[in-house]
Amino acid sequence: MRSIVLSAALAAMPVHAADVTYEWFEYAGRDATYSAPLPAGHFHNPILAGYYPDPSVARAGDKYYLVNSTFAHWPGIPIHESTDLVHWTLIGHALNDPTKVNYDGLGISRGVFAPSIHFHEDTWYVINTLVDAGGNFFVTAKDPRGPWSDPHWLNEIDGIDPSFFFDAGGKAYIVNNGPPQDPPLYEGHRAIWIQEFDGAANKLVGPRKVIVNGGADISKKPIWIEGPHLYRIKDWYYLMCAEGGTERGHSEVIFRAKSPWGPFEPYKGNPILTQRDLPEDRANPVTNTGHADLVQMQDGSWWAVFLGSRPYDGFRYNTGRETFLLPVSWKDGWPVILEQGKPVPYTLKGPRSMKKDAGSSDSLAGNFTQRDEFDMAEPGHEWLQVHVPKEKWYHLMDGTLVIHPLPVKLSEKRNASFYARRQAHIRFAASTELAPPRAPGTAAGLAAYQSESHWYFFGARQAEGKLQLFLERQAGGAVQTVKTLAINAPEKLRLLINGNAGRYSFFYDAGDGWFVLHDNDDATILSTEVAGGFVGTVLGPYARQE
Ligand code: 6LW
Repeated sequence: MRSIVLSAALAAMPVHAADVTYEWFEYAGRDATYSAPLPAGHFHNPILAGYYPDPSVARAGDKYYLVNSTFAHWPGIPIHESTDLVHWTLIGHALNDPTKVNYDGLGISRGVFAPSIHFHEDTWYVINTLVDAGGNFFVTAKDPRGPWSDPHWLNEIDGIDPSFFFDAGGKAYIVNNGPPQDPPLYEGHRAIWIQEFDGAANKLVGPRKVIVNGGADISKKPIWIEGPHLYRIKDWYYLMCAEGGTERGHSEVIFRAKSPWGPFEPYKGNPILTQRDLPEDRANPVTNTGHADLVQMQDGSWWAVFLGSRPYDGFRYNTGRETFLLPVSWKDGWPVILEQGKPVPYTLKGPRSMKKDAGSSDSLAGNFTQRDEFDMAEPGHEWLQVHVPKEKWYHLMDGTLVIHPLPVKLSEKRNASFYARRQAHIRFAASTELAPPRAPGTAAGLAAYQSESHWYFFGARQAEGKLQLFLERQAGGAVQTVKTLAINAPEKLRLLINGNAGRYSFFYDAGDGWFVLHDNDDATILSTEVAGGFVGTVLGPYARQE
């Protein structure tokens, strides 16, 4: 009887290649811009380094919560908590039930676009668009740590970047980006729409109306008006939006009206944030700035979070779009994030209530080292996957990460047995130690991944009685094997990727110290300029059934 039950259970289990055990993973950031000690009361930008685009922030009492886009990475929509807007802790994700969403077949830059977070009458709301995976929806929670509700789908509206506005009189609205009312006049012509939201029925009601057509000045053919947020400040309704596209032309613009329905008057001093007019050869550039959200601290001061990128070699960046913080000043009743012509500072004075002392570091800004010994019951929230998992292919055991390799290549548009963290620096080192495969059929090592068409896999497999180290690379075309090397299999193998701007080098240690397998590969293949998309590079353990 017992053996029948056992064999039935075994038959139901998926067939796996041999499990691969990783002892630890370490990521270390080494950017020169952060090498000087932080002056007292100052902080480093970006506040969330690496791929954390489209930030939205909300305050409840003395706590702040911030969300970002995650596209087809999983889990979706990280929620960071802070008490001072500068130091953040990742507390969970608003989309974390893999049975509720499916990204199979989607490129890595589809899925979660630009979420917005709000607190209203003891309830947290995160509203978002799952592009090509269900459209607009929102989730709610009583505690931002979760549990979060199932998605409430808003099938009646199209477009992206929805945001709630809860007005003082009890009315609520959703603003979002959509196509213009009449046929578009030019490429990139979009509009901002408003509609009332019935909080009791959890649905949109009444007429929809365009409140911004094209952008701050339609005569200049502005492109991609998006990322709207509506605020009531004193006796004005302020509408803040991104304009100019999320790359080097990006900016933030502001409008105001006496009613949420408009008419909205644009600020004559728009844009209130951009870096597009600055000299290209400036030192330590920040580019792409826009897609902002405003928050007022308890001391009355106003701050903005927004996205920006840190490029090397002109406009290339492998780190995606990151989250920055700047104080907001008010000019003749209009909020200004940064005066035109000024560069975004990497180091600046923090809010008065900033909690930590100068020089203290956390693991999200400045140079930091994150080492995971895999000694917890479950991996930390910061680990991410590509696409939504269909099964749990990893576990932590005795201080190791055990991966049951799936037969999924990184070039496939579905969940692979790849566990990653964000590349957060222009110069970095990512390393691991693993027990290399003992039999053919498994390849295991480290991957650096920007998309299903742009990645590296630096690993090891058994071949002809030896351990074969290899570097695979995909740069848009066919997968290439850059290098292979046969060595005597050690018990433990260490692998290291050293990145420096557009050059990555690949080292191994099979017990006799570090040797290079391949030096200075052209890693601009992982930059947004070359690979495209909205994401940044992620790095970590990857194992594949062959
Ligand atoms: C997002 C849009 C944008 O939906 O890029 O920078 C899109 N702004 O608002 C994807 O992140």
